Amino acid sequence: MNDIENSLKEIKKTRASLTVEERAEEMLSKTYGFAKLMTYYKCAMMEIETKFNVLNEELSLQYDRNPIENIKSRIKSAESIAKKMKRKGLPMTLSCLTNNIYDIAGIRVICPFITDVYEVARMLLSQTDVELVQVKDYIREPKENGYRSLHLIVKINVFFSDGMRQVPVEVQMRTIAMNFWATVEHSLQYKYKGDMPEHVAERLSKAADAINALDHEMSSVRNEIMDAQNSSQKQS
Ligand code: 0O2
Repeated sequence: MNDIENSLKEIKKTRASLTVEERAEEMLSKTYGFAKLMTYYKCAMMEIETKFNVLNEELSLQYDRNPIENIKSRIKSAESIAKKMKRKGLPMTLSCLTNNIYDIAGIRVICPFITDVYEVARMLLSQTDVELVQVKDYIREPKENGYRSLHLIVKINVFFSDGMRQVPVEVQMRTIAMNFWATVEHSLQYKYKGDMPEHVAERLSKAADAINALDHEMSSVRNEIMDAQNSSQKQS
């Protein structure tokens, strides 16, 4: 047997040991169409990120503080996309991907206060090139485990060399305190591989309540200080 035959045999052996998800991931990530699609999402993500940066810059001048503490963005990996499509029972095609998966481009916006979350979201959604597709308000209606965050799916107009495309982006908005909780909970979910012991889940649920109380208390302290500042300005 020659070297090429040996290599082919080796490749076949390796491919046979791949799981369905790994094969799907391999198939998706190696096509030109997939790479092109990912570029669209990346550009849409950049556009939305810029919009948040512009708002933050302008508002920080106006209010002398930053309503956005931090912005993070990511493109979902081919592996996570393949896993999600499998979980939803979707065929692994690019058209199925574009029509059903809306969180390929994701942006997380962290704000100091709950009012900042809604105010910044309102400002984003009032822009004419942004279309709201879906809202999941886990701040008003937290998940059973205590997860709080405002999730928006928006479509943004992006201009490419061959014309304009509307590309969906998932925006997650939450306070610093909510983000602290979500980060710890996420790492515990990872540690326990989705099988979290009940006593840990209970403590997390109580911690989520405490975080919610903290968010409201901090807002109330801030409002009191602002009221005091405003009335002293009026007097002088
Ligand atoms: P990653 O790597 O964070 O992107 P749908 O997309 O509507 O079919 P899905 O995916 O359940 O259904 O949507 P949902 O409820 O809007 O939540 C999606 C994302 O929100 C998750 O992304 C997390 O980032 C975050 N999230 C939702 N629930 C929780 C939670 O209980 N704890 C934490 N820490 N984060 C949560 P992915 O898909 O997990 O992956």
